[in-house]
Amino acid sequence: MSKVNFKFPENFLWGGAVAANQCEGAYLEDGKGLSLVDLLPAASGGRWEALFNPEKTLATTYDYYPSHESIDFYHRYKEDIKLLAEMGFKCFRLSISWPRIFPEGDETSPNEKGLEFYDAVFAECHKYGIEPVVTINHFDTPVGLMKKYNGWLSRKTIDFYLNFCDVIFKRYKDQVKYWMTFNEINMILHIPMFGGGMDVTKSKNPERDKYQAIHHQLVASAYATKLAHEINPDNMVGCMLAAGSTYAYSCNPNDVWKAMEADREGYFFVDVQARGYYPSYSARLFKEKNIQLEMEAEDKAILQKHTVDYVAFSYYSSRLISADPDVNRGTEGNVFSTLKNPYLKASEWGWQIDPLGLRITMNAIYDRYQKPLFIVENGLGAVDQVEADGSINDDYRIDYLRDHIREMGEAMEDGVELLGYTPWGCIDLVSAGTGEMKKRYGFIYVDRDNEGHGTLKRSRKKSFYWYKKVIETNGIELD
Ligand code: P53
Repeated sequence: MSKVNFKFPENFLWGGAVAANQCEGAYLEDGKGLSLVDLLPAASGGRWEALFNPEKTLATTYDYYPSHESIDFYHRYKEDIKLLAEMGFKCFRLSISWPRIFPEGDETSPNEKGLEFYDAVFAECHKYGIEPVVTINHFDTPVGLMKKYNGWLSRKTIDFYLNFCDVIFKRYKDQVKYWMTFNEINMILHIPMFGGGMDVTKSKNPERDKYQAIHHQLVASAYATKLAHEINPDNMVGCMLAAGSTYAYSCNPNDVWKAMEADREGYFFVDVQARGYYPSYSARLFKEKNIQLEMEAEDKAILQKHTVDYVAFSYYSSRLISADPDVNRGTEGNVFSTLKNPYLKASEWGWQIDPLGLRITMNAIYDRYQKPLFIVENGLGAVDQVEADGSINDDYRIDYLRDHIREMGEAMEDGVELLGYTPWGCIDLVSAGTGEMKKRYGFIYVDRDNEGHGTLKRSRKKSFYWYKKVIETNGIELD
């Protein structure tokens, strides 16, 4: 039996994570409006191209939309939460679909049916003593806001978002304590349609427009934090970063500097959300990109005053970068461009597996902010094989998670404060990046394929029993 040399705290939040747009389905049911994700085809239908051409995407009818039915969590949440409870989940990270509550995004009053759905979901969680951890905006900006306002480029979107926050903070005051304002807030720099519900293809200065939208999100996040604390002083509000430290390709200082710049690109957001002000390096960044942000008089004070309570992040992999364009060639076009690290193995989708990188990332973030961390995504997307007897032996997934949990324990031993751990896609769901079903992360298998065939039946993988044991022993038994 192998142990981490550290005991997890008694109240450690073991759990798992999903997002509304990737699991709920029921895309137009009970008054829900369209989310931008509902416009996206699967990888084979041109998802990547669709993400970078919002105007064309809006005008195109695709053959198949994976989000429309997804894994039908909307109708099967009771069965699903029961299975999570069977694993002993202490918490469950999920998101509230914005267009389920405000179908177009800019209405003044909410869709009651949408609110009732989450009443029921949270009640089901509490029935089993599972603490909901809620992402307010997980890639699912209403299409109405995209069309009418170009999403977060418009300052008006702050008000629509805050109206949404006000409604859900009040409604779920006694059900939800842990909130996150935006999923992977730095994603907007890489996929502006996902992160910002915006189209920058016609921008004169796309960088300016992205940072203007980012400013709006940061201000919205600070106001939301203020509101959450006013409505319930016990609320814990976090930011959420797509993390993963960047390594220098060589000890050439040019490479080291490049790696520092790459990490700052993401830290930029948390610098504002956790420290309360734009970082010192932002002035030069804006000057070089010819960016003059439009701000309102009170913005700086709001950012300063309403910082987050914890720093949440996703971690799948570390990244590797070089200053030499020849070395970097071929890595452009990926969400986070990374070189191949010769010391690491990679998943079937090329995501490099680096458990120690998690410890490095945790220490780097904690050193910088000294706020509690929350690992809200981590995991291995892999193809699973269902055996003739129905079993699914996902030892590769167990290995991945075990190695990461071990390093998580090491980081805590290093002094990092960690609230919890919610591996991504605890129940198989649609991949955000590719729209595939076969890129699975779950402990629970869902019978559905890339084309939408399958019974949607749920079954327990080998990792299900393994993770149950991990939680039961509070991280002591990892084998
Ligand atoms: P998938 C990359 C691309 C898209 C979303 O990703 C991503 C990332 C990785 O940082 O972010 C998160 O499904 C995201 C989830 C997503 C998960 O990574 O492409 O918050 O919505 O499903 C995994 O394998």
